[in-house]
Amino acid sequence: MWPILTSAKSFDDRWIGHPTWNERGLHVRRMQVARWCTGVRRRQCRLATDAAARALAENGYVVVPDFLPGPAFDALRTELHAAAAAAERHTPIRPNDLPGFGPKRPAPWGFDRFDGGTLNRFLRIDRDSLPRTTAFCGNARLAGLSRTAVGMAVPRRKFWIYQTVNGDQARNPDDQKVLHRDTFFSNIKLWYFVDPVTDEDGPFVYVPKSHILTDARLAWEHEQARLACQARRDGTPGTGGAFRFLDGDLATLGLGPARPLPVAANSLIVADTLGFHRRGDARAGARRLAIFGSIRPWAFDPLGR
Ligand SMILES: O=C(O)CCC(=O)C(=O)O
Ligand SMILES: [Fe+2]
Repeated sequence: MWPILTSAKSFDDRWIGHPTWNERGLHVRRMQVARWCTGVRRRQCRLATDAAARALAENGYVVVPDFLPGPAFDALRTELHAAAAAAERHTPIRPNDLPGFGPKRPAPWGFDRFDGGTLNRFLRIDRDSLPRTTAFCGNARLAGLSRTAVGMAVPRRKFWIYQTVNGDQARNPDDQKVLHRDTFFSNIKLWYFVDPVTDEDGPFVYVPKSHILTDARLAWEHEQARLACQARRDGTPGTGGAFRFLDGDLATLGLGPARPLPVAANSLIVADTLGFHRRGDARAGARRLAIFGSIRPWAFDPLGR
């Protein structure tokens, strides 16, 4: 039974996907307890109170334009471009025909992983060769935003240089382009973009306020859990617990439309991926380059930090 007390989300697990317990509300109960724990952690932290922190709390995401002062931004962008170019010289970027969530492909500079045709390239942040990127990861404002949302800062080891290279969606679809939420409790993902991200570059897409566990949302979650248990019983493949959407779900939940978030260079996006989101549509070959950080705490961790 112990998986129930972990952050595990897959209904393939016999306890998490237990049909009777889920009829009785197990999944929703896990969400509520996890939400309570997020609140307990937050109360132990000094929370940011600026407009960005308030927007993040209210909407589940925030875009902060002009995040760094001009000269610091220029220097950081140069460092990131050089790192991405060096990785590409070593490991050229090629299309991928294998479907779905691909395996990690390690390289001396980090690793590649595909979502369908979309390449996710993660470059390790080496303290000696990437001093400006390293300094960015210690940015106090980032830590403040993350603590305000989930009662924990993003640890250094959870930062990467992250290049996304979009594939051809018609040829090999990328699952991350379907609206979803990552798991059943609040997490933070952040991207600091050093180049503009246009509507054609696969901008991050978020449904404002969808991180809030309203009664309607909990009812939807309960129904999804029931369906996931049924799928497990019938042996049909599920989504591993990252529930996907059907058309019309947003209106039923009283939520507005999903909002693409194209940004100028030097913009930060922070989002709670308990809210509904996806990777935006893109022209095949379009790239995004960012410093990426994420924190997915143990769902029931009571200790803020
Ligand atoms: O790459 C993106 O814009 C978002 C992808 C996504 O769904 C995620 O990272 O959880
Ligand atoms: Fe996601």
